[in-house]
Amino acid sequence: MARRISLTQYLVEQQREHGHIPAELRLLIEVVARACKTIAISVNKGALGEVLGSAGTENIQGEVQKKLDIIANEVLIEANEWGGHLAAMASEEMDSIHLVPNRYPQGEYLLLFDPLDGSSNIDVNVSIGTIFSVLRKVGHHRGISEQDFLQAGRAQAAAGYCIFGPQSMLVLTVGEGVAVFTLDREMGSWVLTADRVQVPADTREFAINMSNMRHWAAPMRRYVDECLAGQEGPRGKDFNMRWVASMVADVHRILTRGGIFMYPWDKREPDKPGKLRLLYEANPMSFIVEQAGGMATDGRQRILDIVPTTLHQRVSVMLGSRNEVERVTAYHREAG
Ligand code: P6P
Repeated sequence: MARRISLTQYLVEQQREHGHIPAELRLLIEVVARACKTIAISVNKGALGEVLGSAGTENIQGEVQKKLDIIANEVLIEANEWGGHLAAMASEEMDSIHLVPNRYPQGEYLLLFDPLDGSSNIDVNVSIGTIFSVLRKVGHHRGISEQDFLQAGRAQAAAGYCIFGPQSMLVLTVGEGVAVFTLDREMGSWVLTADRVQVPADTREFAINMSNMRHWAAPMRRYVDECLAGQEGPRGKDFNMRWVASMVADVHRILTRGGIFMYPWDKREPDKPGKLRLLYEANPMSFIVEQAGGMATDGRQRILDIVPTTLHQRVSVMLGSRNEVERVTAYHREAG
């Protein structure tokens, strides 16, 4: 069992032990963690806080924005502007990057986030969450542009998510393993409840939206068909299926007990590699899963090696238990 220490103590001890959490990064993480507490309060109010339902607007993805999408985005922007730890931010909910206003000092980090992932679940009280990724500003030029954000996921300085479920939990990596914090609502603080989390290499549980099956490429269908064939089939064991339609919830389950999460390419929009976004969904989740001993690919290459070309680009995602991700990736490679 992990020692019950605060997020601050954890970060200070990590800095002493590994020296890879400079003061600015520690401030960034604590500010984001505090913003997640504010978001949790709004999420937990639900109808009582007049925060449910649609905002009547669309984001760059062409998706209808929920009121809580916009609230969460504003909380993260306001919380991170003043601290001097950031140069700019990018969000699923904003078309272009958000520069730290000139009235505040500029920092060396770039923060990217999906402020509230799983929005379709907000109004039906199913777990949702905030996903964030931290990059270093490359070069010491003053003007920050979208180009500064287009770094491969392997360059991340930190990544994490907050899941608003039966408990509010913060999952964090700064490149030295994965730690889990649970929100102590009486104290209002994040308390370490698991450290050096490991994803089991094998699993009997897969997560995918099965309603899209007829649109998948052959290797994807082969992998899922073999899982469905169970003990009598080529896998020689039965599988279970879960699909929450909140990436944070499916990934958290996989981080906790193993499994494989897949959102593959499908032929309805052949030019789109997948639904999920590379920079602020796939990259942070891949960093976390690989820091926990799992694997993440787009069906052919490691997600963390993909060099982005646009801020909101999408990617196919297969991540979780290493041996299953290796298998489904091998099927895709065999198919060319
Ligand atoms: P579908 C939520 O909208 C999201 O981006 C992920 O959190 C989730 O895994 C996926 O989309 C669900 O997609 O097509 O099953 O609704």
